[in-house]
Formats: sequence, C-alpha cells, structure tokens
Amino acid sequence: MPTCRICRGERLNTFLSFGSMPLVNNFLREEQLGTPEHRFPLDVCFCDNCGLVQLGYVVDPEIMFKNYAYLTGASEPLLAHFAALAAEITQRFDVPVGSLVVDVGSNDGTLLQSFQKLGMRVLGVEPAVNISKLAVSRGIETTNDFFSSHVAETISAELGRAKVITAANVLAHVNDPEDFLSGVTSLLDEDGIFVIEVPYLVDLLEKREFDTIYHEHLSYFALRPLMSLFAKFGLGIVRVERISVHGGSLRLYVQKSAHSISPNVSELLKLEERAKLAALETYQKFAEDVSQIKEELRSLLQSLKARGARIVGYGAPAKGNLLLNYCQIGTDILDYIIDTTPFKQGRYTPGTRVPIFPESRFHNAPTDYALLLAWNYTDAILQKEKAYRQAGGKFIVPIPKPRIV
Ligand code: DWN
Repeated sequence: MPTCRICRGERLNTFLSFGSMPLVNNFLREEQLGTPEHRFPLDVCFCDNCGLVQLGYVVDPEIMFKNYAYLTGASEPLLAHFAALAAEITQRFDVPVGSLVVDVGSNDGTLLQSFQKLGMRVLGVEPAVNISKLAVSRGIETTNDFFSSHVAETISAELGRAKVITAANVLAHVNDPEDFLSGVTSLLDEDGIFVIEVPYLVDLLEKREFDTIYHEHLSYFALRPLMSLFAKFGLGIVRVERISVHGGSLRLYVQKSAHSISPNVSELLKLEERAKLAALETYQKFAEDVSQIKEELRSLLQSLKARGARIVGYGAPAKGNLLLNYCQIGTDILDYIIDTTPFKQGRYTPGTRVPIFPESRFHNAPTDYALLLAWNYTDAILQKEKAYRQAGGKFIVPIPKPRIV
C-alpha cells in the first residue's frame, strides 16, 4: 500500500488511471521494434492528509534516467529562459563572482553555461551517463549521479558550500524529497539561495495538461505541500513567481530560516483554495475532462484522416508520448514526427512506434496538419513555422481543448 511521499499518510485516493504505459522517454531503435516494451502502471492519487497529488507506482529511477533522451538545449526557448534565470538570480541576490553554483539535474549544462559566463564556479549533478558526458564535453564540470544527502556531503567536502543551488524540473522526479532537501540544506551556504522550478498543479488542472502526467513525474506540486516540505528543513520561501515554462510552473526562491516570507505566498495559497485543491471532487472532474479530450481529439483526427489529410507530429516531447499512447494515436494517423533532439531522430516513439525525423523533413515534404505535441512552445513554433502556415498548413493544438490554428 503506497504512502504519501511527503506526509507518509496512507489515504491516497486514486482519481485517474492511464493503465499500463511505456516509459515516455524510451525512444526505440529500429532493431527494438520486434521486441515488446516494458510497461508500468500509471495511476494518479491525491493525499487526503497533505493534499499532494502523486503517482502510486514508482519506476526504478535507474531505468528511467541513467540513459536519457531529453536535452534542455534542444528547445530554443529554454536557452533564453535559463540565460534569464542565471542573470536574475545573480543580480537579485548580488551573487559574488567566483561563487559556487550547483545545478541539480543539470542535463546538458544549459543553465550552468550562463552562470559560467557570469563568472561563477559551476558544478552540475546529472544522473544520465550520456548527457553528463555531453555537458563535460562543453566544459561544464558534472558529477554523474543522482543528487542525495550523501552526494551533497561529498561536494561540500571537496568544493565547500554553494552560494546558489538550482533545481529546475527536478523535485517532481524525486522519490525521497526529504533526503533531497536534507542534501540541499547541508550543501547550501548559510546565506545561500536555493531556486527551484516545478510544474504548477493549478496550471495542470486549469489547462488540462494531462499529458504531463507520466512515470518520471512522481509529484504534482501546489505551494501548500511544498511549504510544509521546506519547513521541515528550516527553509523559507523568500519569493515565489508563476512562470509560463512547461505549461505553467512555480519558481521558488528559498533560503535558510528565511524571515521574510514572500508577500505573494498568501496570494497563491488563496488561489489554491479557490481552485479547490483540497477537494477530491476537483480531481474527479479533471479525470472526466481528460477522457473528453481523448474522445474529441480522436474524432477530430479521424475525420481529417477520412478526408485524406496528411498529418504529422510536431515535436517528440515526453508528454507527447503519454498523449499518443493514452489517445491511441499511432501511424494510422501520423505519417511521422519531427524533433530537434539528435538522440530522438531516427528512432521511434515508445508504444506507438511513430518514426522521428529531423525538422528538415517537415520543411521539405508538404503536409496538411501538424499535431503540436510540444504545445508548451506554441508561440515560438507558430512563429518559426510562419511559411508553413502562410502556405495553408495548419496546427492542431491538443489541450485544453483540441483545436485547429
Ligand atoms: O520534466 C521534464 C521536462 C523538463 O522535460 C522531463 N521529465 C522530460 C522533459 O519533458 P518534455 O520532453 O515534455 O519536454 P519539452 O521541453 O516540452 O520537450 C520538447 C520537445 O520538442 C523536445 O524533444 C524538443 C522538441 N522541439 C522541437 O522539435 N521543435 C522543441 C521546440 C521548441 C521546437 O521548435
């Protein structure tokens, strides 16, 4: 019987079950197409006690993250996002040049490259062997491991305490957030700043971002459970912002025994009350909306296909693979998918086995519709594909309601 990963409560109410799903970043090589893929239960629960939305079943992180397909730098908008974050932290907290900055879940070093340019000493912590090698080849010192209280002690013994610790889209992936925060607390300087970005549960519900629910994401955070987690380690939120990245996230600036709790903490807590995050009914309604999106999207695609339309997938994000598997969209609908990530090109999507090509395929071979699987970059992609749209090409945006633009 699973218990809540924050309060250890045993009353977890399952409100949505996707059945057994493949791992969304497990892109297949040609020679793997003949063998069945591992599938794991994907059920989403709500903790009656602390309100944390979370997965019931935990897939071994070694299987999910030791060899990883996702590259931060493959998405142009994220380069600007993380350059701005490094500048914001450095300026807002007047971080001295030469300070140690540790990025947890550092991926290809995109964020740390910006801190390096600002004169900081940087260290990444990245579990994926293939990706940490790429970061090191780019001059970003990287510890190839999962962050933990033990890894934190090793780092502070070798390099001293960190003035800045960042963790963008990491905490939701961690099965033991208490050990994670214990490590942050021991590694962070007394006057250091810990900055995290996590997808925001209010956005997930409001915009029906059901495809962001998959095995990598063990927790779906609202501010309230985060505050109770931080309080256990004497960490206080000095500033919290809603940001648009990844479909809507929270950015939290956290310090040790912080005295000034950010004024908009109470605003967001009121927002969460209005959103009825503490009521199981909220999640049961979300589950109904999700099955409606599935029906609407399937019928839209099938009617276009019946009229002879050519349809491709645009972007091969992790969430796209959840959406394709849950909505049962495969090569019967999509001719192929394009993606800017070298690791993904030439491979096939997990479960649905749609072939993935570089962007050039999309620009050279005309098509009628592109299912925008990377919908969190809609503005940037519509701008980038102006010529396709001016030539009559359309995009299908799947959430919060399937629509053609
Ligand atoms: O939490 C996570 C987030 C941060 O990244 C991880 N668990 C896994 C991953 O999720 P994702 O794969 O859904 O992330 P993105 O950034 O939404 O993925 C976008 C995909 O689309 C990438 O593979 C790159 C691709 N892309 C593209 O082909 N053309 C992106 C852009 C902007 C483009 O123009």
